[in-house]
Amino acid sequence: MGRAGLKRLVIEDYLGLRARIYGGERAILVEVTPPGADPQERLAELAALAWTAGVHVVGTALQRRDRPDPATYIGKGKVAEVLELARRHGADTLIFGVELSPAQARNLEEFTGLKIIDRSQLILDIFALHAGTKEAALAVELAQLQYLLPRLRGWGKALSDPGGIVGTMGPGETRLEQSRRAIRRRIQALERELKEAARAREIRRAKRRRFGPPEVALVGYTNSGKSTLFNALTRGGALVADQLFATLDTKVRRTLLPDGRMALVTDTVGFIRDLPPQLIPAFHATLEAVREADLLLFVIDAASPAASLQLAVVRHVVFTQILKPEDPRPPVVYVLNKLDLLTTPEAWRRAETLLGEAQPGILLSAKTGENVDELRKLMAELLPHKAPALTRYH
Ligand SMILES: Nc1nc2c(ncn2[C@@H]2O[C@H](COP(=O)(O)OP(=O)(O)OP(=O)(O)O)[C@@H](O)[C@H]2O)c(=O)[nH]1
Ligand SMILES: [Mg+2]
Repeated sequence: MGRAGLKRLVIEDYLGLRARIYGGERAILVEVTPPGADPQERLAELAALAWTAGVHVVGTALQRRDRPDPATYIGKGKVAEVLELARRHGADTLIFGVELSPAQARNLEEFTGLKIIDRSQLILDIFALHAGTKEAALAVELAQLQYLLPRLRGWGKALSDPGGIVGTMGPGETRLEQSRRAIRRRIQALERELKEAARAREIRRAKRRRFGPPEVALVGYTNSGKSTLFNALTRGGALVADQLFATLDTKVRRTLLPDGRMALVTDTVGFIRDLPPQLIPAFHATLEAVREADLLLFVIDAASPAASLQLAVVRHVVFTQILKPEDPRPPVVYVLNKLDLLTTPEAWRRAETLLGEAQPGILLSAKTGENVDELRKLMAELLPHKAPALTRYH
């Protein structure tokens, strides 16, 4: 089956009909919190994700739960309650703040007759919406297909019926098997293409690292203000938006440090808790930028009540998932951003406590520019001096 054929199948049986966000849905958010987690914070993040995807949220439901119900995640009683809520508000979609197993999604769909979206699918759809370059689009398509493969059976009975097209299938092969095979082939092709792109980037980077200025990578939770800071440091024209995952490609620009040195600054893709694992390859360029940085700026939204949680996610991802034990550990500056939004004594106290734990750190506003020059000074202090390229040849 060619690309067009696969597209048609995918569109008919999965992406086009059921489990995908197109914007304009009327949805109930269903958030399930394990003991110890703050349900309101999780719900707020889920709402921001839904908003970014263009969904109209008409109601919310919360459940505290330790272990998911194997059949429906939230249990039958709660399903009935949510369904009633959906009917009352004329909702056509349920968005779950957790990852559902393929069977749970299928059961929920059958019980409710509504479109079922889980948190991973929601994030995947936002990535698909925001992919602006060819490489980002390929990485997102790969992630979508990997997510789709184990769920294929669930969406539409048509797929598991033996197909009627003579000569296109081996004996006994069902349309389901046929589509699975086509998807696997497409996955392999995408992996090859992405490997090529990574190799080309690697060659460019190797040259730059040998001869170029020191490198600084901006990392942080999504919506923390990385692109805004990138622009403040470089006048770089990166897209700034009050959306999650506005940036899906790394961007590199120069900046001038107060000691007269030039540095390269990289804007990267934001992190989020429990990122769908299929999306890790989409972060390839970000991972490289972090691994090869001479200095990391951890950007934190100091005005968010979830700031310390978000910082914990970023630290975890960078220090346990991105940097390998053998990688050198670059120095870190903790940038507590959105200083201009700290308008209550409580917000100040929280930010100051955080600053006490995140050192060396600085409070600034990327938006107003307050303290950005202080950050430049810190960067100049902490960036290692690279030997000028030519001295290598003497
Ligand atoms: N008030 C205030 N808003 C800020 C500040 N920095 C960023 N913002 C706002 O925060 C939102 C997110 O900013 P971005 O720079 O796009 O954040 P990001 O970290 O690049 O986000 P992603 O690319 O989506 O991961 C935008 O609405 C910005 O205008 C700041 O210092 N103060
Ligand atoms: Mg950004």
